[in-house]
Amino acid sequence: MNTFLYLAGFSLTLCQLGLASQLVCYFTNWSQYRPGKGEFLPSDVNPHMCSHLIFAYSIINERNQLATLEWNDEHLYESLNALKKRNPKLKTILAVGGWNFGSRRFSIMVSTEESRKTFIQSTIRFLRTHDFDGLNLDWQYPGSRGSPSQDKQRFTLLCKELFEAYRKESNSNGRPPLLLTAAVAAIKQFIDAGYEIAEISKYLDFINVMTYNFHGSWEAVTGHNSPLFKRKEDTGTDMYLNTDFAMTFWRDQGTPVEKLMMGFATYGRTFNLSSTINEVGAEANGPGQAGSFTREDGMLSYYEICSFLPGAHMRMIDDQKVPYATDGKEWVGFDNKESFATKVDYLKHNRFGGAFVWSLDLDDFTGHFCREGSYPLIGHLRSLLDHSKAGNYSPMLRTLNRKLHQHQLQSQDHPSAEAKLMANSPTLWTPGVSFSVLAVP
Ligand SMILES: *[C@@H]1O[C@H](CO)[C@@H](O)[C@H](O)[C@H]1NC(C)=O
Ligand SMILES: CC(=O)N[C@H]1CO[C@H](CO)[C@@H](O)[C@@H]1O
Repeated sequence: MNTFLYLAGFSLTLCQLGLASQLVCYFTNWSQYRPGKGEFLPSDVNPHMCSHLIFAYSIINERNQLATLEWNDEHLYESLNALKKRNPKLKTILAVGGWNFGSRRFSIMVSTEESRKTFIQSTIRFLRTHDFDGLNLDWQYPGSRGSPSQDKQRFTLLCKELFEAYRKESNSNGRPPLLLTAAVAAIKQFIDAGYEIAEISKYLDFINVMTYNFHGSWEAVTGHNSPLFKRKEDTGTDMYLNTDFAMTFWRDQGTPVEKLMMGFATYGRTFNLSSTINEVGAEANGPGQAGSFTREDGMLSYYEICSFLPGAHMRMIDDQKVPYATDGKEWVGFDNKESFATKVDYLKHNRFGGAFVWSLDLDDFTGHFCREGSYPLIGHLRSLLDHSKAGNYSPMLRTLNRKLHQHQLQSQDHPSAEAKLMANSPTLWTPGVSFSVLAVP
């Protein structure tokens, strides 16, 4: 009988299948200070474009508690969470940490059972008070940047204890459990130092693999921010610096594909060329000029790139399936609609759970600069993901897969963990999940 129930849940999942796949979008607390048309506020967020919004960032205070950072964060939380009135299916998640926050306070917090408990209980109070649906751990990174090597195991403990506490809270009050998610490194050296991948994957609802910032002006030659594949010329550890390596590495070390979110960047990374050679791998001597809105050396938002492109020379990097553009000494590797499309094909082919975007405010959210409508990149991503449907899978193949799967279920006393997961967890009803179950073994 139980099997029947789970199958009922399973068919429901199939119905959901065509509708939507996860698109997780980051909102940043500092974009509110950009000048003019760069100023970004919760009112600029389209509540129907993303399945999850993540607010970046909150911090951990001296008492090991989750806390606000900006003077007006609470006001921003309120406006952001009010978007759920306009789209009741929207989930909001609070991120803690980030690159600038670093590792120190995380290391202190995870170091004892007591301080972990203080933090965990503070997240429950804080998230429930402000009406968030979950937490996104953005520790960059356990075991690196000043964090001792034992933080790798302590991070696992943190995930496990958070998971258990969120289940317990949910059982005590009947509310859906808070979502537990993380943003994790995509660079092999940081992954190796930081994560017991198979272990943490049991506790996290989804994992955002930060498949960008692979190359930038900290290097002596030009390279792309977020290549899909390696280049023929890449040797040694350079072969690891691409999306494909990072995603398959997380998968092969034990993360179920449906929990893996692939990162999409709505910005590019720039270089100042030191010679007239302007290919990938050309000599460079630092960042290109800061954008007049984002005002950060070495990067440009997509909308600033739109103003850079006329007069620039643009081309695709054949191996890596992403474009760069160059004008005089300026070089920028970025993403456009075409590279997003190639990446979504790759994502679907590998049955990953969905996409996440860094970040909302770096796309042409007003439509003013690129003249491609508002949110040209993320809007395009949304529609590419929607068209996943049964995608490359013929109805016949799907029926066959379903029969196989039913057979597997019936031959077991207990339904598979995956089928349970699908029946119980509406947030994981994605094409990724369904495909992974439906796949012909
Ligand atoms: C860019 O590189 C050129 C040399 O090719 C150098 O003369 C110039 O000062 C550099 N510009 C910046 C902003 O670093
Ligand atoms: C304006 C601003 O940048 N505010 C904060 C947003 O969050 C980052 C990362 O935690 C802080 O460093 C900023 O000060």
